[in-house]
Formats: sequence, structure tokens, C-alpha cells
Amino acid sequence: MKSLVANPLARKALAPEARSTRPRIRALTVTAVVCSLALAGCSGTTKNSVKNDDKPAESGQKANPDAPLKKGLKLAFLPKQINNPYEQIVDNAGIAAAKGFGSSGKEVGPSDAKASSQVSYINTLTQQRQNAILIAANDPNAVCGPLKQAMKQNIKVVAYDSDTAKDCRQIFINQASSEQIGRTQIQHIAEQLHYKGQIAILSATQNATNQNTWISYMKDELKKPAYKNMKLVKVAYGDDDDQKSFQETQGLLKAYPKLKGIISPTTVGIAAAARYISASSYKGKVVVNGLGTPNQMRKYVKDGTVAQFALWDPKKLGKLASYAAAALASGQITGAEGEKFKAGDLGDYTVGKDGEVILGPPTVFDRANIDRFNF
Ligand code: RAM
Repeated sequence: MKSLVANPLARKALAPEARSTRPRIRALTVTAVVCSLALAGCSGTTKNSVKNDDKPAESGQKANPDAPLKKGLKLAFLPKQINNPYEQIVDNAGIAAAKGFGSSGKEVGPSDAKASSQVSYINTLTQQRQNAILIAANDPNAVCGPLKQAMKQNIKVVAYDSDTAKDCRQIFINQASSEQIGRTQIQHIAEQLHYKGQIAILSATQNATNQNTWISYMKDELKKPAYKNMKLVKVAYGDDDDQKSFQETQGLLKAYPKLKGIISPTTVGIAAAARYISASSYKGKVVVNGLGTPNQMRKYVKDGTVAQFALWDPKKLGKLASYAAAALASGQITGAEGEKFKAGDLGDYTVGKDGEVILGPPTVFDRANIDRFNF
């Protein structure tokens, strides 16, 4: 797997593992070291929220790495919300991958990203005896009980994008190291602002495990002396809803007239923030950075509203999640650290600590490279 970082500025700011030719292995190692040195509980996107003494439901089972990948498996993708273009790309790629290895996939899910809106879907998928439920969890705790019920009935559970508690799933497919995502968000906007001024974060929902983990690393990064002239004035929540995110952007700019930058670590939020700013007097004055899809952000890069943002390849995330679910359902892996599985043309992956599998480093997009990407 290659690092796709194309911007020299961003290359500089990214953690060392992002520049490695073997980024996945290095990312795991570096993350493990940094986690043990700096912050407790780096597992998944759920920092500090998981008890270490809980054993996964399948811990008694043994993996058979030579077991063939079963055919005819039923994989069900349950995204944070069904109408989020990012989640659709991930899930469609996962469903296509399932077809490719002789199984089938489907996507079901709520129209909002509220904490408990996925619960009834999990229950239905369990009743349907799907072979695996793949979930981008809206809340680490609300979905836990129903997922445990599913695992009791030998339904495999893979969290992707946004983790639940680690004993409520077998594997978490993390798009990149959570620490790297969080810290680079600050590093990138700081360079754009010459390390000066007020910033705000426009996040997704208040309970989103992935955004909350990234934000905690952002806050930690901001403690470094290099950022002494920068101040995080507010974390606002657009709930991964376009209209709410648009209004929250307007609210932030009104409430903080000295605001110099907004970080939006959600594809829904950054697109809404850019849309608001592109048609306002703040265009060119307030920096917008964060995580977005190139197709949603292209016009704001071209019109000068946004200079730079980042994301991983959502198609690869869906594909990797699909292969992991099939490997679990085929008995090749159980979710224990050190187990290996093949993910088609993505290559070989190893299960890390707490069942975490990391896809790879994100890409930074800007005017120079954005037209090379179509998702
Ligand atoms: C939104 C969702 C998703 C996140 C991306 C970056 O689509 O919040 O969980 O990973 O943004």
C-alpha cells in the first residue's frame, strides 16, 4: 500500500509513518509506542472508554489461517446514517467486494446519526441471521448490548469508521491511526494560520466516537508550545446534518468575530462550512480545513474557499471491512492480536491490539492534486 500524500507541506506535517513505504506496519508500531508514552487507551476510536478486563465473546475460539474463505456469506453494512455520501461510498465498495468473493452484502440504516438510531437495525439483522454485521457506530455504548446479542448467536461484528466498545465487536477497521488524524488536523491548520489566532471545531454528533477521539488528540496537540498563540474557542456540533452544520458555521462566525479557522473532521461538516463561507464575506479570510471527499470539496478548492483538506480512500475502507468480516465468518481469524488475513488486492493485514486493523495513512488534497481523485 502506498502513501498518497502529494502536498509537500503536508508531507512535512504528517507523522513519520505516513511517509514510509511500509506505512501500515510502521503506523501500528509508532501508534503503539506513542500511545504507551503519552495517552492511555489508544484503542480504536474509543479513547479511555473501554474496560480492559472484558473478553470478546469469541475469545474461546481458535483461528484457522488456512480455512478457505466461505462463499454465500451474508454481510450487512450499518452506516452512521444512510444518506451520508461518504458512508455510501464505503458501503458500496464493501458490498462490491463481497460479491467479488462469492458472497453478498447489503446496506441498511437510519436517516440520522443519533446515539440509539442503529439499535433496531441491529436487532433486525440478528433476527435475519446475517453472517456479519459491519457497523460505523454512532455511539460506543448504545449499540453495545444488541451487538453482544448478535455475537452470542455467532454473528460476526466488525466496526469500521467509528468504533464501539471493544468487547462489543470482534474487529475495528480504523481508517488510519486516530492519533495521526487528530494531530495532523491541528498541524495543517496551524501552518495555514502561521501558528496564530482563534480556531473552532465543527464536529459531527456529540457522541461520535471517531470524531471525539480525533478531537481529544487535537486538544492534546494544541498543548504544545508551538501553538501558544492559537486558541480553540469552541467545539460545535453539526450532527452530520448538512443544514445544521451550515447553521453552526454561521453561528460560530457570528459568535467569534476574531475566528481565523475552522477544522471540520467530518465530510458532512466541512462541505457545509465551505458552502457557507464561499458565499460570505469570510471567504479568503477564514481558513477551513478538515476531512472531506474530493468530489464534495472540489468546487470550494477551485473557488479558493478551501486550500487543503484530508481523507483516506473510503472505497478501500469498505473493501477491507468486507474481507475482515468474511475472514471472521470463515474462521480464518477471531479478532485476536497478531492474526493475519488477506484483503484481496489490498494485500495482507494483521490484527493489532484490541482487535484494531489500520487501513493506512490519509491523503491530503489541494488544488494541485484534487483532480486526480474521483470519490
Ligand atoms: C463523516 C462521518 C464519518 C467520518 C467522515 C470523515 O462522513 O462522520 O464517520 O469518518 O465524516
